Amino acid sequence: MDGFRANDVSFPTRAIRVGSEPEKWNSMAVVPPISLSTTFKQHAPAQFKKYEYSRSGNPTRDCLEECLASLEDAKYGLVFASGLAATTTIMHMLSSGDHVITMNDLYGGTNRYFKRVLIKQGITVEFIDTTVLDNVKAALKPNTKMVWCETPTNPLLQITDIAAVSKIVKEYNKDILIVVDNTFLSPYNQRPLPLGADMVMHSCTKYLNGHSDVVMGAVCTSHEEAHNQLRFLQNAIGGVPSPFDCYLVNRSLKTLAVRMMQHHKNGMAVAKFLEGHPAVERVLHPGLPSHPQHELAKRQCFGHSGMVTFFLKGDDLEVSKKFFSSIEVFTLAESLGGYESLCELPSLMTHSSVSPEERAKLGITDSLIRLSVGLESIEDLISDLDKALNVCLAEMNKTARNTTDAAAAAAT
Ligand code: P1T
Repeated sequence: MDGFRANDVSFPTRAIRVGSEPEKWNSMAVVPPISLSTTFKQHAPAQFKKYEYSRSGNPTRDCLEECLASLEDAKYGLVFASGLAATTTIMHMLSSGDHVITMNDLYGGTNRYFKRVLIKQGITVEFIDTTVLDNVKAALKPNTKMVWCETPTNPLLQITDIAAVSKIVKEYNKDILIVVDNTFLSPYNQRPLPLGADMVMHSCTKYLNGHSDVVMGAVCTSHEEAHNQLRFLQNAIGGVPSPFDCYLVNRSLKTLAVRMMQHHKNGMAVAKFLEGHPAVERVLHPGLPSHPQHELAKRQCFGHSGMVTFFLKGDDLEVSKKFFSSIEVFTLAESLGGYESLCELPSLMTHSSVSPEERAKLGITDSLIRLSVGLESIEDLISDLDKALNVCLAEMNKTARNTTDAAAAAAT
């Protein structure tokens, strides 16, 4: 697909079959039942068949965890009440005095958690640009315990070379855990574990669920020790999702492959269209040859999702607001990865918790717009964007004319 690596042909079959075996249930149900019971009968004190209490284990949750593990080429999958609950649980594997390396471009909520919560537990987090491998080498310290990469990043879609980072980190100290937040691509488009990562984290709220009606997180790993710790922490901290939500996400995984193929197609078409529009300064999409890590993306990923970020010309919040008030098929809302197209302004919305200085350094300006391209017809999406961008263009021309008139008036 568009020069990306060829995907594993068994992916859609695994998404449909693994964890949903009818033989698991006395009823031989083809669709896994929703097991709502919070507690399970025991034969004798502390002697139970498989389940004891629903926080520690639940049959519907197991179906989802097994399926997710298979899709990430992992031995184990664990789900949590949100993406941030998954992140928090992973971070409870660390102790005071530990050092974590992460990226400077991250989802605003992860950035806020690292900077304002984790720090209070005596854990130092160093924010670097992991797209430059020498930065990773330079940041490693004797007390480094974890490297956290979000790739592609939210919202700038920067790509980190997972295999190269894993090699550098493991050569320095094989015990340092490498975590990849794979939310923006889903396992359909990127599988970090075979590339050398130890854990994959997801906000299942996004592509994995894909219908914008569940908040959930996940971690997949083949690392025995990490899995044992996480399984303990999942129960000990208790940030678990409801069986109903597990049912919904498991159902959504059955269509993940077809959804991701269409997100890729629609996202690519939108990115190409935006690149040719006179109101647009620059488009960020790993599938475009203009993307700084285009070659790496083609090597590392099986395709891209529906995430497209672009800068309007000028840096004028009023012009950006015109875009949002003119667009109709795209809905102005946070989040991403659903069947419906969404648009948002990271500087005032998803990344408002990032300090203005950091935003300026990263280039998250008031003219940076993030799109989550959904599954509507591509003709409708492009004509909607064209209409909104033409309104922006008229506004830009009006501002330019007013500036010229003011300069002329001042000169006379
Ligand atoms: O919202 P939650 O399920 O807790 O997931 C947090 C999260 C983690 N990682 C990435 C890359 C994310 O994008 C998110 C959530 N992001 C949004 C809500 C957003 O609009 O960007």
